[in-house]
Amino acid sequence: MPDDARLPAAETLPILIAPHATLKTKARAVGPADDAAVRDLIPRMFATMYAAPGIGLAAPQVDRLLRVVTIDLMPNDKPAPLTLINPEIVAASQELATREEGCLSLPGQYADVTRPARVKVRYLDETGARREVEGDGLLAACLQHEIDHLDGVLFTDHLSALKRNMILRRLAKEQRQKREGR
Ligand code: GNR
Ligand code: NI
Repeated sequence: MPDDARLPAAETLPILIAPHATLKTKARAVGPADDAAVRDLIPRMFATMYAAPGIGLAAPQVDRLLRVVTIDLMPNDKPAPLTLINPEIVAASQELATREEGCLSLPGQYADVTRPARVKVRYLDETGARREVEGDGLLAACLQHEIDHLDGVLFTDHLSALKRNMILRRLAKEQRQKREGR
């Protein structure tokens, strides 16, 4: 039995729901002084993301204004965790792609979002090694969606004011009904 099988699973963190000032705030870059905090944060972000469930999570969604992202697209239902620290888009295709997006901070709300079809992202992994990932399809959308969160941007910011307001009003109404017990 591997040692880690007996280790307690990391605890989940509450996910902030829009509108919340933290979700509109730019996160700061991780530095060496953040090492301990980030080592503690990453397993909790994965636990939170898998429990939600979601395919990506950005630290500001769990009230940490640090440039940390977790992603797992679970290709063929197998875990494929990706941790991105200080991620940067270094190339984006001119070709655009539209796909339906959702967000754990806008529960129950979905809309078609148009973004570059392919991106190349430079980042530090959980060991501090410099890495690059290039993706298209769902991975490209997810990388851009998560990096947006680090800059205080939600998928609704890519929509027309009409669609954005419709979604934000619907979310507020649904959250109010949930709080009032339907
Ligand atoms: O779980 C999620 N699904 C998703 C679908 C299409 C494009 C982006 C995403 S990310 C989202 C989880 C989330 O809110 N991450 O910030
Ligand atoms: Ni999101």
